[in-house]
Amino acid sequence: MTEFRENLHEGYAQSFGVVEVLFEETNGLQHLMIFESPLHGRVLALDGVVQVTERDNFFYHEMMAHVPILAHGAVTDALIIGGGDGGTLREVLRHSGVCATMVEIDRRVVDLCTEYMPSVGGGAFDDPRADLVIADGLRYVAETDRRFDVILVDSTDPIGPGEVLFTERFYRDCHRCLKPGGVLVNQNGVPFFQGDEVTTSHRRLGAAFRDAWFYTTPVPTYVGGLMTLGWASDDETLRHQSAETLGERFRASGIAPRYYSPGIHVGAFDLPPYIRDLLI
Ligand code: AG3
Repeated sequence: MTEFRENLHEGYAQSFGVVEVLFEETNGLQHLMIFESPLHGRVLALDGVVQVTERDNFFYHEMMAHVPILAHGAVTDALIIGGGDGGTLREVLRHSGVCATMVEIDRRVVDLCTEYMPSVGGGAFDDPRADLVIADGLRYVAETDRRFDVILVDSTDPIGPGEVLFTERFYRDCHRCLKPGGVLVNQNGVPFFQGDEVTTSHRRLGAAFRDAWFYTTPVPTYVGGLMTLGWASDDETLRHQSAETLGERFRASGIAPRYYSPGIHVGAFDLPPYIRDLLI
């Protein structure tokens, strides 16, 4: 069996057996590869970095969607930046009454994931509450007149096309696109290896919003322990919602996640000291 090696962190690699390469191309934006692996089902890698596996994507997508939506409590309009595989959209649309606009820069990611990894999107692109826009997210938030309750930035790491999605300018534009009491969340890497991302994002998110923080989730194929998701809002109380309030909203939502629970939600904001030390 051939192998796929991800070398995201210098001097360390994770490797997958490759049963079959289903698709590979370099387009004008990035290198895209989808392969079948023995343990994780199908895997999507962009520029050599694992983004999604069929087997473990639920951790990431559930935490990206349910934490801000249930903390907010009255979301009707969600904006997803990136997320071309459809996993975040899938989890967002589990909440009835929520409409989602998804702005993805690379149409190929949407088309190829729909074709080769349909379980990840789970048909979400066909939902009448989903509005797919193929555009540059940076530009979209700079120009749109629309306002959202939550913005979920489901990007690649800050290398390549995703880099601009980690700038203060982008966060300020997101702030402008949020209704009062809105929340921004973004993927912030694995701090055991990418600690500077937490430090930098904390500073930049804090310049654009009154409250900036992080919450954590494990994602087995994002190696290095817990990953952080960035959290920003002008309303600090939203990240201190009680397990009782979240539990009521959770039960009312009727969703049945595999990782998310109201207790995990509350605990995810209690940062381990090695991560808290990065908030300087
Ligand atoms: N995007 C986040 C990938 C992060 C990979 N980074 C890492 N392993 N440190 C995921 C897209 C899923 N919709």
